[in-house]
Amino acid sequence: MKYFFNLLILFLPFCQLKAQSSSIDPSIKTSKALMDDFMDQRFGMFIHWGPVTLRGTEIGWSRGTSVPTEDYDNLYKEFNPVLFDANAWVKAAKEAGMKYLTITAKHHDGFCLWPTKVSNYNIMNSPYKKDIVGELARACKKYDIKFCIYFTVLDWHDPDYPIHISGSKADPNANMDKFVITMKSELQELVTNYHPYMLWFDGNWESPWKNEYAANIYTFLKKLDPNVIINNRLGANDNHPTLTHETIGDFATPEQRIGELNMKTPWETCMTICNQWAWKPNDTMKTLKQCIQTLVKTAGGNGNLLFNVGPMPDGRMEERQVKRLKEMGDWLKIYGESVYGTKGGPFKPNEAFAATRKGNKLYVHIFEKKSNTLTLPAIANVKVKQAYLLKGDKINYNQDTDGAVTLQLPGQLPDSNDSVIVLELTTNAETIPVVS
Ligand code: FHN
Repeated sequence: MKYFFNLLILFLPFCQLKAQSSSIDPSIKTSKALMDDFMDQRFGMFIHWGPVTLRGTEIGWSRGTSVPTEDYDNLYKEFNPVLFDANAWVKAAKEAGMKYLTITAKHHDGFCLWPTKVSNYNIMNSPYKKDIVGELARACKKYDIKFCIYFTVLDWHDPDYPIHISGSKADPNANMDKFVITMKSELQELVTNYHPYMLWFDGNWESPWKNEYAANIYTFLKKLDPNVIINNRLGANDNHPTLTHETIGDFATPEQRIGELNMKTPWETCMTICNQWAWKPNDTMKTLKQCIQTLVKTAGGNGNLLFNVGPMPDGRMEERQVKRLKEMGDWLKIYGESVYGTKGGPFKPNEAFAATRKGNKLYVHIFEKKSNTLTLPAIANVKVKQAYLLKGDKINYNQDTDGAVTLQLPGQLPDSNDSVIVLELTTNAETIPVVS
C-alpha cells in the first residue's frame, strides 16, 4: 500500500507535466558555498562496473553490438563478484588522494547495483545478492570519502523508455511519463537510502528526453535533499562541456579531455585510466606522467578530475590500476597543497607548465625542463617576495618592470612528472586576472 502511495505522490506532479516549466526556480539551485566545497575536492574516483564485465566489453554500448542483447540482458544471472570488497575499493581511492567516489548505480543497460523495489533487474536477483551501492556508501563514510552516484537518464532495457538499442527508432508502445515515474522512484530510493553528496547523471542526449522532465526531477531531488549536487547531464542536451544560466545542473562535464581554463563556472573532466570505461582485459593504461599531468592541468584550468577505474567481474580492481593510483597518491602526499583547495590559473595550462593558486601563493607546475630558465607571462601589479621548490630549496628569479618573472631552474628538477615551484606574492594570487 505504501508503495502505491509513493507512486501516487510521484505520479501527481506529472499530471500537469505538459504545463511544467523546462527551467528550474533559481532559488533551489545548489548554493555557491556547496559548489566551492565540491571544487575544492579536485580529485574523485569514477567506477564503471556491472555484469557486462563478464564479457570484458563496454558497459551499455556493447549491448546489441558486440554482445547480443539476449546474452547481455542475462549476464546478471552469472554475475557473482565474490571478491568485491567495498573497503578495498574506497581505500584505493583514499590512497590515490581522491576525495570523492562515483559509482554507476545504473548505467544505460538498466541494471541496478542496489536492491531497488522498482524493478527485478537488480543485484539482489544475481547470485551475489548484496547491496553494492549500500556497501560502498558505508565504506565511504568509514574512510571519509564523499559518496556519489552515477545514474543514467536513458535506459535501453526498460520497455517504457522508447529507445531500446542505441540509434534505433522510438518504440510507439513505450510510455515516457511512466518511465519518468520509475526514474523518480529509483532516485528517491538512492537519495533517501544512501544520501549521495553528488548525482552524476548521464545519457541525456536521446530524443525522448525533454527539459520538462529534467526540471521536474531536479526540483524533486532538491525537495529530497536541498544540498545534493547535480551535474549538467540531467538537462536534455549533449553539450556536456558547457554550463549556462539555463543549464539544468550545477557543473559542466567535459569528457576524455581536459576542460578549458574557466574561472567563472564549475566543471569536472571525466576520464578513464585505461581506454574503456568498464573493465577490459589487457586494456592500455595511462602512464604515471599522463595521470599526474592530467590531474594538474585540470586543476590548472580550475576544474576537478573524475578519474575512472573499471573493476573486474570477480569484484577486484586490477592490481596495476590500484598501483598507478597509489603512485598518484604518493605524489599528492608531497605536492597536494598545490592541488586541493586551489584555484586554477592565472596562466592557461600548456605542455611546459600549469599554475594553481591559494592565498598569496602561486604554484608553478613544471612538466619538463626545456632550458635553465622559465619565463612566466607578465602579471601586472604583482610582486614576488620569494620563490622556492615546494618542500625544497630556494629558487633564484628576477622580475622585470612589466611583471614578467624569469625562474632559474635547478640542474635537476625533483620530479620528472611535475615539479612545483612556489612564488610567494605580496598580494592575493587568487585575484589575479587570467593572463591570456
Ligand atoms: O555513454 C556514457 C559512457 O558509457 C560513459 O558512462 C561516459 C562517462 O562519462 N558517459 C557517456 C558517454 O558520454
